[in-house]
Amino acid sequence: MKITEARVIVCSPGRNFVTLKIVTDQGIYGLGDATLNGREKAVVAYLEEHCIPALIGMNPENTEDIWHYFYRGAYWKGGPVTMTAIAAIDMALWDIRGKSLNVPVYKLLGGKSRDRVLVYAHANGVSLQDAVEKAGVEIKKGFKAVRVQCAVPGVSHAYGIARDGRSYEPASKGLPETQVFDTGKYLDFIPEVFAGLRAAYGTDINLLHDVHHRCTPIEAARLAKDLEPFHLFWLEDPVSGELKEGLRLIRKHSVTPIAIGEVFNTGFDFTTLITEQLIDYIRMPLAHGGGITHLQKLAAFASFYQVRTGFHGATDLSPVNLAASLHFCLAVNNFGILEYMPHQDVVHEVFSINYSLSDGHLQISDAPGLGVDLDEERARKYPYAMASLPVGRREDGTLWYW
Ligand code: EZ4
Ligand code: CO
Repeated sequence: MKITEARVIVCSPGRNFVTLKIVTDQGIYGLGDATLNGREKAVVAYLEEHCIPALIGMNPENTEDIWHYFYRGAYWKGGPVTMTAIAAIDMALWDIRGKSLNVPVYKLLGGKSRDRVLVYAHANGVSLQDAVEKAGVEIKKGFKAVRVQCAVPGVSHAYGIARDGRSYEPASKGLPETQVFDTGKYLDFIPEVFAGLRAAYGTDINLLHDVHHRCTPIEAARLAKDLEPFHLFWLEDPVSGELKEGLRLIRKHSVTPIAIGEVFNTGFDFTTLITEQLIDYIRMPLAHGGGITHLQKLAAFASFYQVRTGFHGATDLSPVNLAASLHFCLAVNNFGILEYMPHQDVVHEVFSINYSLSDGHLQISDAPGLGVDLDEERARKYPYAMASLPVGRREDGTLWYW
């Protein structure tokens, strides 16, 4: 088999998505998600200028060699733009492999380790009472796990809170907007939210919370310790991932499970965290972490340390990434949980999907390959518009993590 053509499709049904389509001489094509929220065009250029010319003529069956060609062969290894481009190539090649063998991708990754994939839903409250009610709505829908974020009294913006009751989408058109954060008020308030949730719904429901990189190590240690009585499924990104030593301090003070790495992009970002047993869940998604080929290795390595997967799954990752994640999560033994945020209906005008939700779990059909498709003609109806993630500042104006 030979790759005869590859093209990048940029569209914006409700939000921007970048998709790589690789076509072969046998008429089979594969899709890969190349969306990097707020930096979409950088990945487009990387693919179009540097990867696609090299892909033409390659045998798409050689996924291992092609992965290393674009990773090690580039000399400039790693980074979100490079690894998103490599992930899209890898995903598309696994899609082609599945279609050419007429099997769903999970059957090529070891088959089913489980029947369905546990996902977590989102509850974003404008107040404590609202957060408790919104979590109740998700529990009623059948979700077994809910991530809860809440606006903090006296703080004008908060990560995770949608404006005007719209569905949550952090990127806004044009240049970044500024959001203001106050750590002290946040640290005092969040344990109250989880006390309220446990009082309302008991101990059966799995609760998660995302700190979104905004604490210093000692602040994060305090929060993890204060949340201990409420037995979270995980506390996510308690410190910025650049500060890996910070996780040692958290571990010293608390047994709250830790998830990190939605902004990491290679397995090398995780090796110390895993071998020192500083984390419990891997957040790096297939689409930003070099695809199936690389995450298979990281998951296998993590399995020796009983660290599990908990992939990022926000709506800024396309249905192609979600389908690939479902194949992966069905197959791998050390799966933990998968984030799930339903895409807006308009997304499914462009992307046709083969997965469905019931009883708090996602299931995927046995369609060959990844099983999702993209309608290029409909995609053209939704042209790209530049959008950016917010920037975070402290109340005195100091630039901080968003
Ligand atoms: O801020 O996907 O856990 N989920 C998250 C997300 C990220 C966005 C960034 O594009 O932290 O909401
Ligand atoms: Co997060």
